Amino acid sequence: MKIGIVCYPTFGGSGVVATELGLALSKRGHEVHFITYKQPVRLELLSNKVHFHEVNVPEYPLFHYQPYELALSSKLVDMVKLHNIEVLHVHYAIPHAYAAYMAQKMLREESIYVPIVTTLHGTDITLVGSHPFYKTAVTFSINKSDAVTSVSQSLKDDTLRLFDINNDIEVITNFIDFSKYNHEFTDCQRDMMASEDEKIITHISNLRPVKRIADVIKVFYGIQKQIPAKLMLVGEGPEREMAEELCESLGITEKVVFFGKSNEIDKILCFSDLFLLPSETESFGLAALEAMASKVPVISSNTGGIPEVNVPGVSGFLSDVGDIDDMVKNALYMLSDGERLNEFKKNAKVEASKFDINKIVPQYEAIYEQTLTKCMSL
Ligand code: GMT
Repeated sequence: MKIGIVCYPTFGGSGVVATELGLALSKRGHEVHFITYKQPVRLELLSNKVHFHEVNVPEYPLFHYQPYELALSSKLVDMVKLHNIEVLHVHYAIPHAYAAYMAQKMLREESIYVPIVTTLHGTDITLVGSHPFYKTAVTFSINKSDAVTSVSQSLKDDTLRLFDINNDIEVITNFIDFSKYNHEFTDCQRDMMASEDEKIITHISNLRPVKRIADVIKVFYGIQKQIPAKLMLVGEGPEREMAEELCESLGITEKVVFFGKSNEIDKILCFSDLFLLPSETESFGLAALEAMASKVPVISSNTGGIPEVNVPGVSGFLSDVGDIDDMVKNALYMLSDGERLNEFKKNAKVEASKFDINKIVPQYEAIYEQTLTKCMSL
């Protein structure tokens, strides 16, 4: 099948899922075309099965805002025609589902019909999409998609609650490619980051307010008062300065490593003992799943789709958003007993295996087949 994938190419869960999905589809024999404004971060290898088409938006002084949707929908039309793309799979509703709908309409004028599959990822529904400024267009483009998927049951419920949806939504969760986690590291170069008696606590995100970075630091502060520990903060974003100041005011600067953006997530997770994800809202929590796949148990909030991933008492613990004391208590429970911690580490990987890429990608293939069959009967 020839599949066009539209996504945000930057660091961030939806782009990662879209890229990993495209690569997996290409390995299964499909021809995949990424159509976006920059080559996706995790898309290193292009081949005869993986193509990248850049959407250019030339600056024009008249425009206060450059019309990206317009450029994207034009590019989609051109690429569908040039490469005979059969299905368009857009990740993140805003503005991708809307642009794809316009492209579909333009193609129809030329008697070309391409179904649109829209995957909802989270903030396109919860934080941004439901804002009155966007809601009408987001509702419209979800209802007009030929198939809609959401990355968790919780996100599906939120979508049905926040929008007036008359389309089916199928839950297809985030996934993990275990072949990327069967690495050869032995000691993971742990000694470069911490001494033997120190536990390594890690948080990875785009350091946006929704991730509650202050909670990450406060939980770590509580942990290190009882147990020798280091905090690895991975990622770049608007909360970084606040985070650095908070560490300084708590007197823990020398115990916190700010990595910035990193392409070595697997190595960092390899030497981690515990992962923190105290988010305000989280449709799924891909970062938690990646940690669990690396045998790192998770202390998280119980918001959104996280409870569908992190099983309390098995792969980690859940607490109410902002309940720092409970998070510290649960973290100390796991970290203070070596045998117990090892049990949680093993369990984390077992739980993660439920989201194996080989179980999830066929679900997307089935959706593509269904939409194609439906469109042929039109
Ligand atoms: O929150 C992020 O870090 C980025 C964001 C995105 O849209 O790229 O992630 C969302 O999509 C991921 C992939 O489906 C989910 O695993 C994240 O939970 C979700 N983030 C939120 O809902 C806040």
